[in-house]
Amino acid sequence: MTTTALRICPLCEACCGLEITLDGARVAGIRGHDADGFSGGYICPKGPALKDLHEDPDRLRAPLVKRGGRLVETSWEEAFAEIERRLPPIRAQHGPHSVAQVIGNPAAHKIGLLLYGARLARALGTRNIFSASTLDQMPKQLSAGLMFGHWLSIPVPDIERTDLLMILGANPMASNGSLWTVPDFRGKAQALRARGGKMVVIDPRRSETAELADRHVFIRPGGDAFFLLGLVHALFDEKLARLGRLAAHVDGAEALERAVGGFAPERVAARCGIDAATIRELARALASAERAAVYGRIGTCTQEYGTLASWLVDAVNVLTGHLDEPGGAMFPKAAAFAANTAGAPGKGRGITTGRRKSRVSGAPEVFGELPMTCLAEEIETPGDERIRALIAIAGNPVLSSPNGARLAAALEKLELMISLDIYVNETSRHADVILPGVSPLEEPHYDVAFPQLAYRNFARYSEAALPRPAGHPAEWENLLRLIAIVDGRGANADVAQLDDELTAHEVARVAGPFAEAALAASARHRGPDRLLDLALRAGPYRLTLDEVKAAPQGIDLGPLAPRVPEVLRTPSGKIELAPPSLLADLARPAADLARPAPALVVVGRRQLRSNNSWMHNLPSLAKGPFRCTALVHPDDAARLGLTDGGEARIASAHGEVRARVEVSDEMMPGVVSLPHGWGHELAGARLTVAAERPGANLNALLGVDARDPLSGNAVLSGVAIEMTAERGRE
Ligand SMILES: Nc1nc2c(c(=O)[nH]1)N[C@H]1C(S)=C(S)[C@@H](COP(=O)(O)OP(=O)(O)OC[C@H]3O[C@@H](n4cnc5c(=O)[nH]c(N)nc54)[C@H](O)[C@@H]3O)O[C@H]1N2
Ligand SMILES: Nc1nc2c(c(=O)[nH]1)N[C@H]1C(S)=C(S)[C@@H](COP(=O)(O)OP(=O)(O)OC[C@H]3O[C@@H](n4cnc5c(=O)[nH]c(N)nc54)[C@H](O)[C@@H]3O)O[C@H]1N2
Ligand code: SF4
Ligand SMILES: [Mo]
Repeated sequence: MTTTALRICPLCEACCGLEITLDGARVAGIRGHDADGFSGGYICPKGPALKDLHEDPDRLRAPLVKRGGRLVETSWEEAFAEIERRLPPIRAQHGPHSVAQVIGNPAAHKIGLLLYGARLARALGTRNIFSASTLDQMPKQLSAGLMFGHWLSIPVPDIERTDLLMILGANPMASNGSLWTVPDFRGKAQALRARGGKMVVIDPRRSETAELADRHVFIRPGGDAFFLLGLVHALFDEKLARLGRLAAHVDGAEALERAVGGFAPERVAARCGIDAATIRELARALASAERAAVYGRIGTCTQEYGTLASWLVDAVNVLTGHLDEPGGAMFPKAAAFAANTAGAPGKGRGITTGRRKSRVSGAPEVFGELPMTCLAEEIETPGDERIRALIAIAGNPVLSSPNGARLAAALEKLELMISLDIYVNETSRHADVILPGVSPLEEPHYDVAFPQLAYRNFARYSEAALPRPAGHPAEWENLLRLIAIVDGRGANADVAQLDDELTAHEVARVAGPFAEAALAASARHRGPDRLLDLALRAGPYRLTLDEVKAAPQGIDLGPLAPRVPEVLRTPSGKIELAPPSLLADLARPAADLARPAPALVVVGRRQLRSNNSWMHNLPSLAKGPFRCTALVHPDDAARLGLTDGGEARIASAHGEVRARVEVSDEMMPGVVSLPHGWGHELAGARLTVAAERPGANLNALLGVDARDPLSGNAVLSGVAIEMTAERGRE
């Protein structure tokens, strides 16, 4: 019998609504759900590939345990018994910091992993929490926290009403948006242009997004802070700055004006590769536009001035009068889980960093985490508080973080590694125990994070399309079992009872005297559903899970609306335009204005049919032309003797790889673009399809020492390389 099921796609931040056709328990096909109120039927090729993922013979269906150096299938009981034998003694002997937790990108897309992963971290009480955030968006979270008072108070372009959209370091045509949930970016960008609006893209590559734009400006990788400092300087210098309605809610405009004094467009031009006239012209265009928004994403974060660049993006939005205005950069208001809808509106504790430091490098904690680039040294370096055990949740840092070879060697030194993953891949091959998740079609879904960053306010839930295989626990149940082991209750503890206790405790903390009533109202639900129901009821729309479930196409909560000052959680109750730590950090770019451009640097690139490191095993995505190519400008190719389709050796101070060359004038001269997440040739991984065309690992060229000191974020962009032709390998 043919049935259909609706499912939110959990693969990227666009959160598209899918319609899944089922023939009994077999997936017949997956398409966009036209009646979805949020995504309107839009999908990309990865959505339908959930069928491949569901059916992938390499996807794990049972736990694995390492015996005699080999990962072999075992029962759930034995997997947890193994953990119970090995984990508590390590904690007992070496203390809580001896166990680290590493959280990868897919956890952000799974309510169970996100909410229960956080619970496990609390139970472990370890300082050693690492995540993909410090390979990604931590600079933006830090700048938003400093300016607006919470780590996720990140404004997004109100694309449906803007007249001018300036994009730096993002390629939503390939990525489908990030820290900006915006399904069908192309359709929305085309509509913007059709109503006379303009789009400008600042990127060292003429990306797919730049192709769609009215204007593309090349920028030297890592140059964004300089470009934006010049832009802010021009706004003040030419008397273009206007705070408008926000004037009463902004602190620090004068301090900012003084601080950018040394960064006139004429002084920063060479450093960012954009001439002064263009910087001034863009400043005027933004200031004179009725409705405009500046949006910066991963290219502006994964660089040594990532926090400064992230801050300056929003400083420009504020100074041009476009923050919190329709058609400008606005704050979404999510139905559940948003800290900026909780507590007293308009004022808060703000954020702090550095409550702990990493043991070896002394890197400050940011948002409860230490930099991912510190993980290897924390395992390698002897000492009482060395990391001896590691729990990896949905992450593949051996490919996704710099110097994976060093990390892989470090993982081998652990006394115990536990992976929650769905594959034996480059990272989980090191595990002693792997606890597999289920197919995304077998679990319900509600996005915890992305409605806080969405182009429109909405709430949407999807039920599991198919039941979980008999005996296969949900991932949140596995996490509860780990908590039970850590807590000393043991692997066979009643996890439902543990869940009740944890939930009651958490609700008491936030709801105080109302906790009992809140728990009673949500008593019918269990697990993540209960936490969701509680959060929806406490949220700004006072929804219930039943109401949201009754509308699988989503509940539209309207276009983005102005939220200042209510959204703010800074101690001053103001937007902090000039946070002291950021002003102090300006000494670094000031000392670096004259740095010459290396002859050749490498940047990353996302591609529609790929998703970080883990979807190269799906036949429908892996087929077609080989995509892990190094894009090289024709002038560089000629200078270096590289030919289109030829093989090249790419070397940096940190390592070397071989990659196929694609000569293309879409690159800025002196810049090479190579996708990340490849390099599937490592022994011990079980990725049959991916191994056929392993690709080159960009991160083998990157080092762990380059970080933005404020956010701890890795520098992944603009690293100097040399390239030479590999004759005879073509
Ligand atoms: N050079 C360079 N490096 C980069 C980047 C870059 O732009 N350039 N981008 C960075 C960014 S933004 C990110 S977010 C990181 C991503 O890096 P990671 O966070 O390491 O994410 P992935 O590489 O996608 O690996 C995801 C892992 O989760 C597993 N998985 C998938 N679904 C599930 C599930 O349902 N349950 C469980 N338990 N596991 C699952 C996969 O098998 C895989 O092992 O990479 C970073 N690395
Ligand atoms: N298909 C697909 N979608 C994805 C992912 C994926 O791997 N594949 N990953 C997901 C994840 S985890 C994330 S975080 C998001 C990221 O989503 P985006 O932020 O849109 O990331 P990219 O598509 O990598 O685009 C980054 C752009 O920055 C440019 N760039 C590089 N260095 C610099 C620089 O110094 N300055 C400027 N101005 N530009 C620079 C690059 O050329 C590139 O065009 O995508 C998500 N969506
Ligand atoms: S853009 Fe593609 S991967 Fe992203 S949510 Fe939509 S269908 Fe899924
Ligand atoms: Mo990411």
